[in-house]
Amino acid sequence: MSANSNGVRRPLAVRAGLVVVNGSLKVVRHGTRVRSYLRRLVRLALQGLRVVRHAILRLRLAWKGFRYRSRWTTWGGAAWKAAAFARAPRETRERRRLAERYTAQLSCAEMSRQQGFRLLAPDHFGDMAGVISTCRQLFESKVARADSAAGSQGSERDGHLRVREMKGEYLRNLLSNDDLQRHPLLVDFALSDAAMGMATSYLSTIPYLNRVDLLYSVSKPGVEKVSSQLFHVDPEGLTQVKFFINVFDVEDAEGPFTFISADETARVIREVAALRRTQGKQHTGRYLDDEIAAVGASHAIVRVKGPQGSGVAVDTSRCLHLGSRVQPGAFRLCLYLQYCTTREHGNAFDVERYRHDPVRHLAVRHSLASRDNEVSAPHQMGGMQ
Ligand SMILES: O=C(O)CCC(=O)C(=O)O
Repeated sequence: MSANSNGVRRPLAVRAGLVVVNGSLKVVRHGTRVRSYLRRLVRLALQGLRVVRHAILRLRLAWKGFRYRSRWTTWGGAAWKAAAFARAPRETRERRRLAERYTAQLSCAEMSRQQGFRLLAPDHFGDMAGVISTCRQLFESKVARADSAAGSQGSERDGHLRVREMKGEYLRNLLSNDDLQRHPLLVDFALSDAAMGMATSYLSTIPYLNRVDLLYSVSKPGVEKVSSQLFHVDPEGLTQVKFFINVFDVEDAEGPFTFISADETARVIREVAALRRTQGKQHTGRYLDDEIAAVGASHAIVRVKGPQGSGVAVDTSRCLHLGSRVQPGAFRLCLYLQYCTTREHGNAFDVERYRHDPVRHLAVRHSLASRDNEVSAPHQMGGMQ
């Protein structure tokens, strides 16, 4: 614009100023447009990322669901077994062959293959005094240390044990790899004929000793049951053996380990899946008490209550189970042993200690790979499968 509304020509300086102002406004307008394009582009990119992430999550979930459901079909079981064999044919053969030789000269109690468990009387292992007292000593030192660090005022049990309510955690694994190195008695017990022999004979292979631990459960605030307090089966392999041995007496208040036999579990999982389909509900790996009742399986629930030393050897891949429904003021401590048919991330054991014993050595040698990591137990503490 070179003249004002009256047709009077503006001085040069004003005109120059107007040119500059108009030019700047154009640049600002252009910049705003560019910024708005950029914002739109970023928004689109974020949306794209969200879609991809969602798709990956859905795929993972679908794969998990497929893995979970196929385990319970004949073809699925056979396919997963074949896949495990294909992954390590030589090792699988070696483990089976040695297991055959090892169990042929054993005379130990057996787990039922059909039912997938064996209840253990307090005197099942003969003299457990050393094992139980080691577990208690370790427990006392850990809980006392945690208490003094937290300055907590726990209630007392057995006159000398403090029960500390753990914030947000109701189930904790107490032992580290160092504890196991310092107390080899516990690993020796896990590798004894009475314990590992039973697992080997049930699994028909020299298993991978995966975990030796103390499970410490306390009451969880609120009434809602979560995670391993709900019925579930474990994800490791098609079959495995866990021992839960009560270190102190366990009654209802202590939230006993609770399970359903393998044959009944197969029926429950089939029938709950059908029920959920008719109700339009999604698959989840956790089963509510109401669902167990709805398919008429409440009568089949077994609670592992009893004095110190009592417990169970149970296939937690085939038997629905839960635990740690501890009432306020109580706690439960279990010696926990896990024998897997697949290689999992577990404890690191003192492999050298067993180097002259082919059976024990085979059961622990894989654990060298876990040396630099502490164990994690996602199915106990983590979310839904
Ligand atoms: O005894 C418990 O709290 C349950 C543990 C459990 O679910 C497991 O070890 O798989």
